[in-house]
Amino acid sequence: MNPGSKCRTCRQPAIIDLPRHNANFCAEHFLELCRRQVIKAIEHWKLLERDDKILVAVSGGKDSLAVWDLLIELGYQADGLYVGLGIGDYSDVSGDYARRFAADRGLKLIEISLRGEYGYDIPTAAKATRRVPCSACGLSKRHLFDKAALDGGYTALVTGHNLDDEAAVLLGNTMRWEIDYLARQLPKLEARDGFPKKVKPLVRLTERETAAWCVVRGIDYLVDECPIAAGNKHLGYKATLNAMEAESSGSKAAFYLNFVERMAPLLAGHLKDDREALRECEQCGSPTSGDVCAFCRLVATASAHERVPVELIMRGRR
Ligand code: Q46
Ligand code: ZN
Ligand code: ZN
Repeated sequence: MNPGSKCRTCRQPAIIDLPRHNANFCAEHFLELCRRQVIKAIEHWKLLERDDKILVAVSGGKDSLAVWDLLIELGYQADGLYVGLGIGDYSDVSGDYARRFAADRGLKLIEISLRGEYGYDIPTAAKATRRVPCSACGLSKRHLFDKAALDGGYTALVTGHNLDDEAAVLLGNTMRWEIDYLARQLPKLEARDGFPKKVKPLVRLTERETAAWCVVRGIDYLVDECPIAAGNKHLGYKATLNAMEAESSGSKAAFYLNFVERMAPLLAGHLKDDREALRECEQCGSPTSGDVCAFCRLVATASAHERVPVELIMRGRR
C-alpha cells in the first residue's frame, strides 16, 4: 500500500489496500466492508434465518474465530464447537485460543476430544490408514460436526471456509472433473435426514481479509499452520490462484462466485442422485452408502493401532 493512501469512504489514512475492490480502507470502513460481504452472502444465498440455532465449528484459527465474531456481532445466536484432533502441541495451543475467545465473550464452547472419546488421534489415524493425515482428519471432523449439531438441536452448522479455501477446492475438483464434489461445493447445503444445514458465510472474504478482521477487532488467533498439512494439495492450488490473482485482481472471486451462480445450478441433478443412495450406519445410525459408515470404520482401525507421535508424521512428510 502506498504511504499516504486514503480510505475510499472517509478519506482518513488507510490501513489496508484491497486491489480486487480497487480501493483502500481505514479500520472502521474495512470492518464495514467485511460485514457487508457477510450480510450479502447470508441474504443472497439465504444461508441463515434470524431464529436459527447456530453451531460454529471453531479451530482457534482466524477464519473460524472471525465468522463466530461476525455472527454474534450481527445478532445471531451461535455456540462454538471445538474438536481436539490430537495433533501434538498444535492442537493443545489451538484449543487454548478457542477457549479464550469463548470465555472472554461469555460464549458457549462445546468440546470433543478424539483421543478421549474415540480412542485415537489424527497422527495415529494417518499411520493406521496409510493415507495423508488430512484424509482421516476431514472425515473425523465432518462426522463429529454433523453429530454435534444434530445431538445439540442446532439448525445450522457454520464453518469458516473463506474465498481462498473454496476457490482452491474448486480448482482441485475442476482439474479432476469431480462432478459429485463440484455439485456439493455450495455456500449452503440444506438439512436432510442425518445431516444438519451447513453454511459458509465467509465465502465472499479472502483469508487476508479474515486475518485483518481479527487484527482490527483484537482477536487473538493461532497463526501457525497445521504441522502435518504438507500432504494437503490445496496449498498448491492456493499458490496457483494467488499467482493468477496477482496478474489479474478479482479473478479468484470471479472463478468461485461465477461457478456458484452459473455452473452449480447445472449440476443440481447430481446432488439429488447422491442423496437418494444413503441408508443408516449399522453402528452409529449416520447416513452412509454402505453397511458401516466410513467414520466407524476409521475408529475401529485407528483406535486399535499403537499410538503414533505427531513428530513421526511430520518427519514422514518431509
Ligand atoms: S487440521 Fe486436519 Fe487441516 Fe491439519 S490434518 Fe489436514 S485437515 S491440515 S484444516
Ligand atoms: Zn474510512
Ligand atoms: Zn457409523
